[in-house]
Amino acid sequence: MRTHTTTTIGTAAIAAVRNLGILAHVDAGKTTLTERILYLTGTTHKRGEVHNGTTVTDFDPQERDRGITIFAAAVSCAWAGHRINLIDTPGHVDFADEVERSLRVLDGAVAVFDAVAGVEPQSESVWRQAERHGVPRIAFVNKLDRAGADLDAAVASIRERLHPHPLVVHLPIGTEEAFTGLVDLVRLRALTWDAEGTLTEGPVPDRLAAETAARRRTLEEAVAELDPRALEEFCTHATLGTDTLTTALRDLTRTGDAVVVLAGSAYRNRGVEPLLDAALAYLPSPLDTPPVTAADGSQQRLPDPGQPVTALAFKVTTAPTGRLTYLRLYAGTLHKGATLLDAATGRTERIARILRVQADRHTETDHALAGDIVAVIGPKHTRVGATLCDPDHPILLEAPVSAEPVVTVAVEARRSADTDKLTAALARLTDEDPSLRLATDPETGQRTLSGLGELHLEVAVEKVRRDAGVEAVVGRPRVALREALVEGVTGFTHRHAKQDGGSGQFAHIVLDLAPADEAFAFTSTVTGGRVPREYVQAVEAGCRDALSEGPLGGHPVTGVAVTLTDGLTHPKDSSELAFRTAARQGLREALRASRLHLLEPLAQVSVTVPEDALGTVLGDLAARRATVQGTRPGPGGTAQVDALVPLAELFGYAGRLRSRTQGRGTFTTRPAGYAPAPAAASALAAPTVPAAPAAGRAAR
Ligand SMILES: Nc1nc2c(ncn2[C@@H]2O[C@H](COP(=O)(O)OP(=O)(O)OP(=O)(O)O)[C@@H](O)[C@H]2O)c(=O)[nH]1
Ligand SMILES: [Mg+2]
Repeated sequence: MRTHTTTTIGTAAIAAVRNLGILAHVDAGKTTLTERILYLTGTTHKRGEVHNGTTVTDFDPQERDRGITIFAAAVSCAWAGHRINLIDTPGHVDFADEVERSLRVLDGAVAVFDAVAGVEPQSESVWRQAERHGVPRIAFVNKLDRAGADLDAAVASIRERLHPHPLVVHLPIGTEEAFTGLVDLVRLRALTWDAEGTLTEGPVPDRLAAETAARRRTLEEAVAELDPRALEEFCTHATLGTDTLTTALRDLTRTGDAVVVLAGSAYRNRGVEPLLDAALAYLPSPLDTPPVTAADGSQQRLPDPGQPVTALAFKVTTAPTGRLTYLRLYAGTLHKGATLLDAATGRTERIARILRVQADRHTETDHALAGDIVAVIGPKHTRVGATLCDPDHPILLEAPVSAEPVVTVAVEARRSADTDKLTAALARLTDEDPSLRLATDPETGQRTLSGLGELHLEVAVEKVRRDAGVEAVVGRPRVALREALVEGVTGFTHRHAKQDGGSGQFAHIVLDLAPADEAFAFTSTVTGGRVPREYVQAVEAGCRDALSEGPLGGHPVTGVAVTLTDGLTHPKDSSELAFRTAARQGLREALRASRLHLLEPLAQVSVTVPEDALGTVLGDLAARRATVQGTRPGPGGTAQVDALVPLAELFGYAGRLRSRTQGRGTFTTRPAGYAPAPAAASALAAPTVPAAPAAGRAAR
């Protein structure tokens, strides 16, 4: 029964793994929290700080210079007999794709909130992102040491904006400067930290006994209302035991019926140990998450070390030392030296080394079990989103969907001799970050780089300069426009006939075009086999080809329903190619005969300004074609303005806001879909960005 024993050991090891993400709005303290976790778990021996560029996870020179996280960083550490694979994600919206890819491979997440600001716009976005991925979360209200910190207000904003059932398990001891500890409402113990951040545990002090009892009561009542077993105990004993409470909190976290809320101050080293304990107690292990399923639904793999190796590459980095591919292993045991199949491309890749990334050093291991996150060296061509699997048991997992780029710049090498080097370096970047697209403007022949925002592109170009030593000249940013069908045509006939010796080409099609809610819909109503099925498929493919460049300005076309109503074939000269060509040319012409309008990307903008600058800021927003949705009081005598603004009007807004508010205003944006552009916007039209093969999540 050797296999049985191995499997049991394997299962215990997998149960002790937590794949955790740290998610939040920019500046909430994710990187600082990660740093403290690495310190506490003995992974590093110094506490790095974001402000002096000494943290482990913000290791890229640009992250250190800018003081923000750009690239999700995965690190491994150990706590209380468990292995925690931790992903510190960026908060800035331009890097939301990094968060999206991380969420694909995480089993749980810690959502961090600023105790002064509460739920900020990007915390809401990443919260919803995690919800879409079914990733259970616990909340950490950070920065309780800050002036104006208010746990209750932050919890109220969580209740109002994110989840109706926040369950607060901490009572802060002291606030702001005097914040020194927490009462653990589950274990009814007081945790205090000294100036060095050393934890002492003791009984709840008398002066806090009454409030502790009241808050514990509130917690018990809230849990009893949500959990049937807890309710039973509560009804019988009029109270809940610690074990029942802990189990209920775990179950409610995993089903998403409630959110456990913890508190602390990462910067002051307070509240990090209980957060780690809570992550182990409440968030799921790989064994608790559903089996992974093939993209086509045909097969499933369990987190079992005995199953065929199944892994998803969620991150690729090219460092001077080589190419590092981060894998989430869903099934099987990965051994050093193994050969894996890249299921989408059919290439095989050799796993030369398996690494656990632990801060600034990597430790090598000769195997890794299902459920783990590791980095591997060896794969040469694996792109982000690829499935690597046992060649004898192929499976293709669904790749993470990338956001569609909304901003484009023209890029060229400062010295023309560097042109090829620049192209190669940019192409490498798009391998690492699929939300970046490299293209050639069909009209000007210029290279263009498209991405999710100005900062995203700026960072990419700067990375190329630093890593590849190529200076690039960057054009003015332009928004990626689209063309939407407003009024179609019916009975549009197109014949593609070519006779130039040898076999000819013949296809005849009749199309109806109508506006659609989705990007593209295709149906055929051809009867009597007048167009055979494989030619109908070729027509659909040809139509997709035609949508990459619209008649207004060569932008991608969206919102088109095409119906193939009739057609003719030639006994000798018809082919799939002929029908595909006919459809491409035919739909292009049909679109020229239809009515379309230009769509421009919008951004949901949230501006926080001092009250006295509100008038100026509103005036400036109006000049930027903004639709102001509302103004409300923000924290500390500020006002918050929510508005929908055309993205094209936001270029350079950061600088303008700074100068109009003497540096006191801040703003955040997130994509908010597309809307008809005024006629003049066509003059600003960006060169086309060819649509990605798999049109991803719409920017909404
Ligand atoms: N007062 C106080 N400041 C904190 C705390 N945690 C983090 N900070 C500060 O807040 C700033 C932002 O912290 P980061 O850890 O970089 O925040 P982040 O969430 O990683 O930010 P992005 O990665 O850019 O989204 C830094 O100046 C930190 O020193 C805290 O508990 N209290
Ligand atoms: Mg960070």
